[in-house]
Amino acid sequence: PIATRLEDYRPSDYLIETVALDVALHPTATRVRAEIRLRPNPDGRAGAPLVLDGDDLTLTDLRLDGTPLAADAYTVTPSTLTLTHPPAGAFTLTIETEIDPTANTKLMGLYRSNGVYCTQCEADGFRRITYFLDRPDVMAVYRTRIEADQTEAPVLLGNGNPMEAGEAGPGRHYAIWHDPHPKPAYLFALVGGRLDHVQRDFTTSEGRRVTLAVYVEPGKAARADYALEAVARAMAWDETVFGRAYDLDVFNVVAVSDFNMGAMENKGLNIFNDRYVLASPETATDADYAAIEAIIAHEYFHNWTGNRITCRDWFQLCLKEGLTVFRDQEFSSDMRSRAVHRIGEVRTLRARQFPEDAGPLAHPVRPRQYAEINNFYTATVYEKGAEIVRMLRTLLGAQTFRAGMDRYFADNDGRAATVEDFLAAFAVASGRDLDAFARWYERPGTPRVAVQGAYDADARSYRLTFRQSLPGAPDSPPLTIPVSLGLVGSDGPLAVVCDRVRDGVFVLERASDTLTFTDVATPPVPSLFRGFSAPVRIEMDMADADRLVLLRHDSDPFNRWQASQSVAMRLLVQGTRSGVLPKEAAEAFAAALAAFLDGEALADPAFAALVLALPSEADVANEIGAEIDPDAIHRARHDLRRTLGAILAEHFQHLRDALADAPGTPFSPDAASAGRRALRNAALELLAATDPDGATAQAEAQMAGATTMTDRLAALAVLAQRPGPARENALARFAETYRTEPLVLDKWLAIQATIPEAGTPERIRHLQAHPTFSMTNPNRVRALIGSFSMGNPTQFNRADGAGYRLVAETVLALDRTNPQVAARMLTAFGSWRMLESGRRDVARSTLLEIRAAPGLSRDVGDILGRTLA
Ligand code: B3K
Ligand code: ZN
Repeated sequence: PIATRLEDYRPSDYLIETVALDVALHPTATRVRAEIRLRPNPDGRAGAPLVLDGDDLTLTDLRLDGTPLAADAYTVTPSTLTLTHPPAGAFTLTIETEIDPTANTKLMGLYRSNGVYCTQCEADGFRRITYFLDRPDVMAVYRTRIEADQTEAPVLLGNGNPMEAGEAGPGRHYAIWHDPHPKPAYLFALVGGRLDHVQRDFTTSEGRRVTLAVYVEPGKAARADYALEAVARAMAWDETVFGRAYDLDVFNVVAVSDFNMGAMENKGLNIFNDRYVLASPETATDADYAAIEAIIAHEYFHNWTGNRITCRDWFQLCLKEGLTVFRDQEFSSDMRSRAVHRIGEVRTLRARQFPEDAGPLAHPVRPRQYAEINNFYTATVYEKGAEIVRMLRTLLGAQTFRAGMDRYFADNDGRAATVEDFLAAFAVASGRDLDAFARWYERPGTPRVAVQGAYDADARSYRLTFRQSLPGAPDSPPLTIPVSLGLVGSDGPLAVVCDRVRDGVFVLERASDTLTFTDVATPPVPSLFRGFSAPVRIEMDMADADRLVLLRHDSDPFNRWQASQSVAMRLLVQGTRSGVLPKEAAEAFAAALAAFLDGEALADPAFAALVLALPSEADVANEIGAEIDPDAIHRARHDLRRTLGAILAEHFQHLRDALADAPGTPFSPDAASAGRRALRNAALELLAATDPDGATAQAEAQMAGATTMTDRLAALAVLAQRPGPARENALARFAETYRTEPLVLDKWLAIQATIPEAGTPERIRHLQAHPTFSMTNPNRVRALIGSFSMGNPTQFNRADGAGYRLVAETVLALDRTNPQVAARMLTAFGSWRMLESGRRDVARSTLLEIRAAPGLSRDVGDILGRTLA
């Protein structure tokens, strides 16, 4: 496939000022008339042909300034419409196309989801609606008239503000929307369908009265309130924290059931995967509530970081995504517990981004080339992109960071900007040179920082030596790495005396560097990268006993959690390598956990639940990094859970009793209530490892009496881990109870897909025939196949290849209808090279079999090519 390269960027030869769209919705023959006002771009090549993008369009009429174009004045290919000699000045093209939204299984462009017309245009879906300059640096003002059958689509929504609505002939009606803010085509959206909604008012800090509304399938309005309130919280927060107010009279969110990703930030009309909108205590877990709040906020925050300031080209994707993830993380941290949220962010980063950065799909946060841009909506662009912004704030300090953001908004509003524009704003605001820092955007791979400490009792000093390196790139110039740090003694935090540490931060700028701390009375334990101040792997030999000092005494909650994780990780790695868990060390760990739980579990249950959550099997695999045997990891982790469960059984039982809700306690999705549920269920999960009978009984009782989906699902997950009638009964009852709730059944699919047993591939094949499953709904595919490939390492990586075959079959079947989701499923093979040789060979031959299939999409071909390279 032909690569698009950053270095080849040049401005468009033409610009589009205004677009007047007239869309007559019809299930299979929707007519689109686009009146586009164009003019030559002074920065482009004068007299160049006008090449519009198109995909899957039937051209029915084409006019230039109102006059039909002669057949020899233009050419049409499957992907272009070219005017060979466009006028030298401004001109208007009127293009009529016909499209079939029902046949649109790619879910890009205009499609139907459960009968609702909706659109998805990022990155390049607008060209599936009409011929256009479908690139983000072409920004235009849109007016959209939508016409539809009155009963089929009583609700008609577009970007911007509603202008006019009325009847349009027998049984038909129309609505006109106008968006005054120039925008790129990827932010275009329209919706038509039978939808219920909830709404409220919001008055912005600038005094604008805005109507906020959330549209959902008929009958589900009661489940939209949480999302609606989340919009209002996000709006208020962005005003306070970033000084950004909303800029239209309405803000609409629409939930649809068939959606390729989580949601989309279309101007004034965000379209969502319904799983990130619909919430009720009976159907949504605490994790669902948190995700809804975060994604609602994320899409809303894009209004400034993405829409008002958009990307010059798709290489700049992190400019809007990394920054907006950072903003939604900050929002969630303010709404919930900052420490708990930070731990969650880092767990995601390590689980998804680190492996990506260590495998064949590694790429810079700002890639330099792509064959298929939709394959670059990655953990690296999003999550590592957010970490870069976070580091910038750590380096500059909160105040200067805010000044830089203000500058960025002031200088780039209404523009299509670049990463350079972003950094320039901070360079100006801080007076600092950020050129070296900019390397973070260019270098793939997770940097390693090796640290050594040495205490000198006579001099009462402590030295820390840091060495940074980038795996596979020994000559790479050093990165700018902010290290938040402190020293801890056996009784608590120690004062830091070191002139190179400012406000608790040391900036590592050289390949190696040494800090000397003075006035250190006793050998300290260093607490490094507090709050995970840089997305690096830290290599430091530290005794478990010292780590447990951090768990006990560090003032930084992230590093307290990290200390317990590091001890657990060492036990798991050793257990995996040798086949036996180091007994004494495991017992010492259990004793430290006991003290921790006694001391403070009830004061901060959410944090305690995270301390109890051992590194996952995938985490251990990523830590070991080569010659992985997933079965050995599974055994080691099971052993550790059993050991902890056995030693701490009474603690766990005590926690479960102490955290039980008093009867009649009203439901609240807030972080504190969720934390209590999380710890209760973490305790049950560990009890199950040591007392399966007792845990089964408790889980059955919990399922029967649960008033929240969180508790019911946690119980089901425990039951699902143990073969036998209790499991099968619980699964059957659950399926019966929620037979009309596809989003709940997704959880049921996922639980079964992650059972670490030989029978699971067969079970999945049965589930593929279950009425709830559908290959055309991305949520179902992700729940069943995605959960299997990402969350069931022993069965996905089976030595006999049955796991790989199952996923390969899905990828091939899906590629015919929805290449984007097929390619996403294929990324599960991204870590195949770190497996032991037997599994590596099986994975490789499976990938080669996929590659041999005829007619692969560009999406799948691109992932395959890079995975095998
Ligand atoms: N910007 C969209 C993602 C679009 C993905 C296109 N393949 C959602 C988001 O990040 O907010
Ligand atoms: Zn985004």
